[in-house]
Amino acid sequence: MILIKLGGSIITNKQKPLTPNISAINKIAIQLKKIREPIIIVHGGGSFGHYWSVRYNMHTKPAKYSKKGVAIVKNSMIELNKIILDSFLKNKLNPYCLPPTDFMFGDKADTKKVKEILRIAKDGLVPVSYGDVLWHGQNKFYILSGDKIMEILAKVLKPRLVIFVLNVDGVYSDMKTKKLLYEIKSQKTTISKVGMDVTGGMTRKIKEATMISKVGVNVFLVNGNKPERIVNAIKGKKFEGTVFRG
Ligand code: IP8
Repeated sequence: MILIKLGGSIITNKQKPLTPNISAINKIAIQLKKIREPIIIVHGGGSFGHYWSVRYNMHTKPAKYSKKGVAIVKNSMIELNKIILDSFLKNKLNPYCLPPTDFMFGDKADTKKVKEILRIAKDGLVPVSYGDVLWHGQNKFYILSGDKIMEILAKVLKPRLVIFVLNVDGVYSDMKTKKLLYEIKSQKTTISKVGMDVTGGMTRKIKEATMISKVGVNVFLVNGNKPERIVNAIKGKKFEGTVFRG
């Protein structure tokens, strides 16, 4: 099974609130159709969930956030998820909507439920989950990022490969020269700080990718503007991107 995260930066226009990047979504869907292995998709919030969570000052830390904020963030993620599902359906991917509430209980994953996701994928559907705002208990809510979901699914399901689809080629060692790091072996690699958002942006992605690779899975960071790279990565062909060796 291949576990793929579609970053908010590629599926939406982060500069423009509530704007999906329909063309990128469709092009990615066309490439995903070429994959001959079970796939599980997770997507981020971009100019939908992130936009509203900033507006309502909501974070990954459980707290008593604005009820209106919770409702709006949740709604915006469903809206974005529907756009992805529609594109996948149109491209004959047979998506299966999977809100994280289907396998999370507070901030803990229900392992039995998580294992069912793999069965759904092996049966030929494409489960599509997403970062969301979740009930934590004790009248608190929290933002569960898509990256965190990736970690949860990777640990339980041990995919053959994990791919983060971004709007950059991978991890740059230096933002000025844009020198791409083709392989990252440890967290000690010095990486210049890049844009941060509510759930942590690229720095968070690197931490998450490193953590997942420690489970023994290879993690690839690839540019979704060149979606054929996703397929090349999966087929073991040469491609531009960053690999975190598992
Ligand atoms: O874009 C966050 O998911 P991410 C989703 O994967 C929300 O960090 C609701 C902000």
